[in-house]
Amino acid sequence: GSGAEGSTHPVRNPSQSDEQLGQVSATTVADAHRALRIAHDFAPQWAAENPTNRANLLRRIADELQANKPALMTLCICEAGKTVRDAEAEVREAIDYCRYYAGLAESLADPLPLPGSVGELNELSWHGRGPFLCISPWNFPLAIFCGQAMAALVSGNPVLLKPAEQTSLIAGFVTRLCHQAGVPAAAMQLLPGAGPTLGAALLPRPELKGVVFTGSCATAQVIQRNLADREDDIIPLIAETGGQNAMIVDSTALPEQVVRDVLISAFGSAGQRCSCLRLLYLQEDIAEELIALLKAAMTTLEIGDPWHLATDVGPVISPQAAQALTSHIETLREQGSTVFSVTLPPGLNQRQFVPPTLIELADSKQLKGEVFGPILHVVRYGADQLDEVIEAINATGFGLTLGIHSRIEAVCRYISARAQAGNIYINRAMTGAVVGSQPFGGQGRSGTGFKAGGPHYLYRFMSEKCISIDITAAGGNASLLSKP
Ligand code: UN1
Repeated sequence: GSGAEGSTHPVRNPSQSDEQLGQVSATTVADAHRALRIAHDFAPQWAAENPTNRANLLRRIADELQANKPALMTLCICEAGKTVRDAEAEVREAIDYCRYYAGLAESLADPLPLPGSVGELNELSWHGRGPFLCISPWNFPLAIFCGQAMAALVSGNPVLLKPAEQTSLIAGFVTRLCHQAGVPAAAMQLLPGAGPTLGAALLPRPELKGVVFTGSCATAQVIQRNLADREDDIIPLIAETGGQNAMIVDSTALPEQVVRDVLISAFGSAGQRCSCLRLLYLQEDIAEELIALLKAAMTTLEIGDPWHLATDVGPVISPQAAQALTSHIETLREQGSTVFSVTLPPGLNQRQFVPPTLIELADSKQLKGEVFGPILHVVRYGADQLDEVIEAINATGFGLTLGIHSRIEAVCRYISARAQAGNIYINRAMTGAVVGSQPFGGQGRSGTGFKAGGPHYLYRFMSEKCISIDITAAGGNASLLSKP
């Protein structure tokens, strides 16, 4: 559905596109404005709430998510086409965000005493900014939806949630759970609908105090331009955008391990994670053997209905996405690239499934833009070309994830030091960052930071206040500070 203002559109199952799962009504501009006013009016009260109470609310939400895991997994599978394994990981990640940000917010609840000269006391404290607009993607309709919302909420900001149109049902379900867990209605309002309509309605409004966005770099730029046109203030945009993620495999790598990690990184989640591997650099001495192993391993992937436990690769999100991916494959084939696609099992809806595909490129520059699906591009490089490889990867301007497979510690160090990537994975798969262990997010065209699931994520959701007192003059007024 195109989600024109006030219209209703059906939500369909990506693997059974004749199956209608539900209906979504697009938020009207008038309702969006009303929601923002409600959030604005409630903001002072929410910011003044005891931070421990807000943190405990997140823990209750985590419990609710845990208790509703089967329903949430079902929605991830039916609405987003996730495999059972991915759906399970998604619920776990959402719970992790709740508990992690709860702990983080509590650690920022007390002001931080700072050094000063004799007779001077200083302290730094953190406060909510006001209504935040949270714009989340369909590829993590639960984890990133919750991650953004929880971070903004626990930092003391009422949230307006704009879920991806493709995954509005799970957003509705989770919003109800949060309200049941005790989130005040005015602190969390769901605004389903089309991005351009809601963006135009909300981004210029003075009541809006921040935006957190996950999606394409192009959309993030549109949001930033809109924010630049605001009448008389500057508000933060926290953006996590796409990638052009590479993996460098040298001749010392263990082939079986490379195959396992490449398969997961390139074809897991049908390649629909921004962290996925797109461009595999193989040292030419081992390329022939590894490509043969990879192709053989690809044929063992189970492609099909994500509802089946055995399925490794499910559908892509929409027929339009499948069409764009297929024409990308055809374009490269016409340019003379060798293309290897797994045969789709009979009976699958060809309009929604894209076969895992390996494409050998003569030059990495043939790959233009982010290809968001189960398509792996392979380039060979000579042992003496490592610097050029690193340069080419950095030159994409993206800097999200990078994989390295090598048994030589010095090589791993050398690449890690020079690569401009937010998350570097050595001798392992390069997707599936774990909250609290692998803070996630890129640089350059891949995002603004701070990293989601990391110790600094909450800072930009808050305003900082530094209070400084001269206690030599007035004497005794140190009690003005909370922790003299
Ligand atoms: C995304 O695809 O938008 O590391 C983010 C991962 C996930 C994040 C992916 N935690 O694969």
